Amino acid sequence: MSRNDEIADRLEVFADLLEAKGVEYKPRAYRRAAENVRDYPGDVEGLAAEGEDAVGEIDGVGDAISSKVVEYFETGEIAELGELREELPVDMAALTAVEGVGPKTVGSLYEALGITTLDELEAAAEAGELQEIKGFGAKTEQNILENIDFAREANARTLLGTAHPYGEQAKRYVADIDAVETCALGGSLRRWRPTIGDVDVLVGSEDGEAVVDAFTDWPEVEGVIEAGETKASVRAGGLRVDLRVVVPGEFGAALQYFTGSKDHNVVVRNRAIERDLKVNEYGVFDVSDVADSEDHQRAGERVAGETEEGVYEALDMEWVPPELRENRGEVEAAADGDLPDLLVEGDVRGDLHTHSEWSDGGNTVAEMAAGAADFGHDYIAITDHATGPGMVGGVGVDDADLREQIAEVEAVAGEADIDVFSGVEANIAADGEVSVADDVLADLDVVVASPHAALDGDGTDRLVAAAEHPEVDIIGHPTGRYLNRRPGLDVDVERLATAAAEAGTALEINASPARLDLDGYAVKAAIEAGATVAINTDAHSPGSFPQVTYGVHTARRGWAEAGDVLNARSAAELREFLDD
Ligand code: DGT
Ligand code: CA
Ligand code: CA
Ligand code: ZN
Repeated sequence: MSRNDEIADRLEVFADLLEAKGVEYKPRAYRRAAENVRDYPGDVEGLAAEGEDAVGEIDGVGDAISSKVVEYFETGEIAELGELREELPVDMAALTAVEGVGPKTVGSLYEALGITTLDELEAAAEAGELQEIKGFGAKTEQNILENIDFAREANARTLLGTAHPYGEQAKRYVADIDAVETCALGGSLRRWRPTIGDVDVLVGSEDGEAVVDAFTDWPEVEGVIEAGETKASVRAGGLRVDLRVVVPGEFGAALQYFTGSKDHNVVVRNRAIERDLKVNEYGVFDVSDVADSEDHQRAGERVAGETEEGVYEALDMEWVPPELRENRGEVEAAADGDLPDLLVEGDVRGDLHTHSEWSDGGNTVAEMAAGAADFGHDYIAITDHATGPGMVGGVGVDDADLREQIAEVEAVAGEADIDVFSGVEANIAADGEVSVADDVLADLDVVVASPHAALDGDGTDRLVAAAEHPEVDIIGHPTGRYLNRRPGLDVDVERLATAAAEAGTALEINASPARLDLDGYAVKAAIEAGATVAINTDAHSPGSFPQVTYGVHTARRGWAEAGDVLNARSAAELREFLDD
C-alpha cells in the first residue's frame, strides 16, 4: 500500500467514526479529502514534510485535515482518531459490510446495545433486540439477519481487481530474489475468481530458507503469520500472501496442485487412479508396482512433474487453462481434446458501454474516443445514463439531450481514427419497462439497458422483457450485483439467454472489478443457450479501458470463444448485429 493510500484510509475511518457519532457535515469533508489524497499523483508524505500549508494545496484538504495529515506522518498516529476509536470500539469495516448498515447505524447499535462485532450483531438480531431500538423495526432486523452471512464472506475475500495487481507486485519481488529459479501465482488468483481469499505464490528453488528469509523481508509485509523452511504466510496490503517453495524438478506438479480448484484436483486425481498413476504436489508417479507397505508421497516411478503441461500429458489430456479448473466438465473435455479455443485479450476490438461528461463520466466524448483509440480499440460506443427512475442524483441525459449528443458523437466520429457509436444506458424498471422513448432509441447506434434499482428477488421476467424490446442491443450488468456489497437479482440465465438469443440481444460481461456481471458460470450457461456476450468496461474515464482484462478472463471462465463475443467482431459485423 502506498503511503497516500495509508493516510486516505485513516481519513475514511475518521469520517465513519464521526458519522457514527452523529456529527454532521464533517464526515463528508473527510471523505472528500480522503478521495483526493488517494488520487493525488505526487507523494503526500513529502508534502507533509514541508508542512501543513503544502498539504493544504491538495483539493478539499482544509486546515483541520492537513494538520492531521502532518501529525500522522510525524508521529505515526492521529491522536483524535485514537480517541474516537476508544469511544467507539467497533469493527466498523465488518459491520458496515452488512447491506443496509452504515456508520450511523453502527453508532446507534453501539449506543443502544454495545454491539461491536458481526457475531454480537447476529446474536442481538436473533434475540429480537434490534427491533426494540428507536428507528429500527422488525423488517430492518430481518433484513440485517439475512445479510449477515453474505457480509461475513465479503469480509474474508478481496476483489480480484485489488488482489490481482498486488499479487503481480508480490511476484515481481519474489522473482527478483537470487535463489529463485521459477515463480508463479497459483490459487484463485490464477483462476481469476472474482474474489480472492488469499494470494498464493509458488517458487522453484534449491534453497527454500533463503527464499523464505528474503520473502519475509519484503517491505510490504505488515506481519509474519508463519515462516518455515519451505513455506511462509504473511499479511501485506491487507491481504494474506502464502509462499511455497519446491525444488525446480517438482515445480509443475506443485503449480498444478496449488492452482486448484480443489474440486478440479479431485477429478484429476481420480483420472490418475484409473490409470494406475498417482498425482500429488510432488509429481505424477506410476504406482502399478508399488506395494501398499511402501506407499509414501514419492513412491513409484516418477513420470512427470517438472512442468504443468507434463502433468496433464501424463494423464492423456490437454493442458487445462486455469480459468476452466472449476470442475465444470473441463477434465472430460480435455481428455476428449474438446476444450474451447478460448478468447484472448487481443480479440476484443472495442468497448460498447462507456460514460462521458454528459452523465457521470469525467471526460468529453472526444476524449473518450481518443482514449479508446490510444488503447488500441477499433470502436467505442458512448452510452451515458438516461435520466429516469433508478438514476441517483439526477445525473443523466433526457430525450432532448440524447438528440444533441447524437450530433456531437457524429461530429467526433468524423474526426476520430476509430468508429464512434452513439448510444445510451437506459434503465430497466422493475416491470421490465425501458426508460427512454422508442423513437429516440431507434436513432441511437447502441442501446444498453441495465437494472439499477429494486435489485431483490427474481429478475428473470424483467430482464427477458428488456431483452425482447426491439431497440435494446445489450443487457448491461444483468444481475446488478456489487461484489462483497450486494448479491443482485436472481436470474434464470438459461431462460434469459434463450430469449436474448432469439431477440438478437447480447448479454454483458461488465468488466468493472466491482461487478464482474455476468460471472463466469452464468456466461457458460448463456453461451450454451446460444446467447452472444459483450465485454464492456463501463468506463467513466479512459483510465478504465485496461479493466477489459477482468472481463476477458471472466469470459474465459465461461468457456467463451471469440465467436461468442459481440465486441470481438469487426465494426462492420457489429453494425450488422446492431441493425438486425
Ligand atoms: P481462495 O484463496 O479461497 O480464494 O481459493 P484458493 O483456490 O486459492 O484456495 P487456497 O488458497 O486455500 O489453496 C490454493 C490451492 O491449493 C487450492 O485451490 C487447491 C490446493 N489445496 C489447498 N488445500 C487443499 C486441500 O486440502 N486439498 C486439495 N485437494 N487441494 C488443496
Ligand atoms: Ca488462495
Ligand atoms: Ca492459500
Ligand atoms: Zn449501469
